Parts: sequence; structure tokens; C-alpha cells
Amino acid sequence: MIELYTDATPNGLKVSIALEEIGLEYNTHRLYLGGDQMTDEFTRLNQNQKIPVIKDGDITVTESGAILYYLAEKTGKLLPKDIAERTKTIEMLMLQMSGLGPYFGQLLVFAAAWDNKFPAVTERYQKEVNRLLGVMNTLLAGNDYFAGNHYSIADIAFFPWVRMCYEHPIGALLETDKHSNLIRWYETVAKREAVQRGLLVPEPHPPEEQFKAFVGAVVGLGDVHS
Ligand SMILES: N[C@@H](CCC(=O)N[C@@H](CS)C(=O)NCC(=O)O)C(=O)O
Repeated sequence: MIELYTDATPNGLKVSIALEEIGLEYNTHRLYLGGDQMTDEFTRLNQNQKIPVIKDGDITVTESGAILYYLAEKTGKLLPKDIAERTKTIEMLMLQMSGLGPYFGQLLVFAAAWDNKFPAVTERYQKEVNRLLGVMNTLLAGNDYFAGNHYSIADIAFFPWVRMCYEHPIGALLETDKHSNLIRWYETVAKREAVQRGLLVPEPHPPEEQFKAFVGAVVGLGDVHS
């Protein structure tokens, strides 16, 4: 049985979606990021004190991209065997992990947690996220999914972040409507039953509590990491 340590954030939801898609049994441990990530018990699982983490017997895996890769390797699902398609999948996974995830995260930090106190910084991240959405739209032209015609861990990595464009007020800063290939891909993935089940794990904290935890965990602003 896989133990999943998570919260209902984009990086956490990647893993519950993948587990639902693959059909593995798992137990969910919901953390409150206003401090649960700092306990000794959790720090022993992840020295970096961030969710998501999985424990599969003796194997502990941190970093959502590495967890998706581990689950795909373990089961032979969601990662093509053909070397060219497999490499493309990993390339797209890395683009999400190094591009959309961190830049979108910083946009949330400066637009929301810092309440746009540094407009030039907010604008820098807003522009970069909008640029990345355009790149993703181009990559999806003529392709059903990010790595070609196979739904894969790359799509699962992107999905919860693109969902923020629709589900979070930050979406007002983003030009999602301009990107027809991205919208078509988003709607296709959102319809998958496993995706819908994964999005319910774990139950989210109320938005105001979640926001308080987020502000508290922003280094230089909150007290969680002081
Ligand atoms: N690169 C990491 C990022 C993980 C991450 O930033 N997790 C956030 C929630 S989405 C977290 O646990 N934040 C708590 C904190 O920073 O104290 C991954 O993809 O797993």
C-alpha cells in the first residue's frame, strides 16, 4: 500500500490523479501547510519540508515529477516504451517542473501573498506564465497530448496548474482564452473520470485557511520558515 502525504495544491493533486489513473491502492495523509510540513516526522520523509511525498514500502519519493516518474516506472503505465516518445514525455515533464510550476508559484507569491506590493516583479512572472501558456498552446497544435498522441505523466503534471487558470482568481491575470489548443487539451483531460476522482484527494482546506497557510509559508513574509 502506498502512503501519500499531500494537500490539495497543484503539486499534490498531480500525485492523487496519477494514483487514480493507474489504479494503485493508497492511504492519504492530509497536511496543513501552515506548519505540518515542519514536524520532525515529516522532515524525516522530506528534508525539503514540502508535499507531495509518497512512501512505498522501503522507498520514499519526494518531488512531484520524480513521484510521477516512479509510479509510471513501477507500473509500466502513463510512460511510453518507445525511446523517442518516452524521451518526449520526460522532456515535457521537465518543462512543467522547471517552467510553469515555479513561475506560476512565484506569480501567486507576488500577486496574492505579497498583494502586488512589487508590481514590476508581479508583472515579470505574469508575463512569463503567459508566455509559457503560449508555448504550451503551440506544442499542442496537432497533438492530442503533450508528448504526442498518448496521455502520459506529462499531461498529469501540467493539468492541475492549468486548472488554476480557471479555478483560481489569479486566472484573471492570464490570457488562457487566447489558446484554443490548450483549452481543447484542458477540457479533454478534465473529463477523465480518474482526473475527477484525483481532484477530490485530499479534501481541500477552506480557501481562507489555505491562503493563510500559503502566506505563512512564503519565505520572507510568513513565520512558518522563520
Ligand atoms: N518541486 C516540488 C515543489 C513542492 C512544493 O512547492 N510544495 C508546496 C505545496 S504545492 C509546499 O509543500 N509548500 C510548503 C512550504 O513551502 O512550506 C514538487 O514539485 O514536488
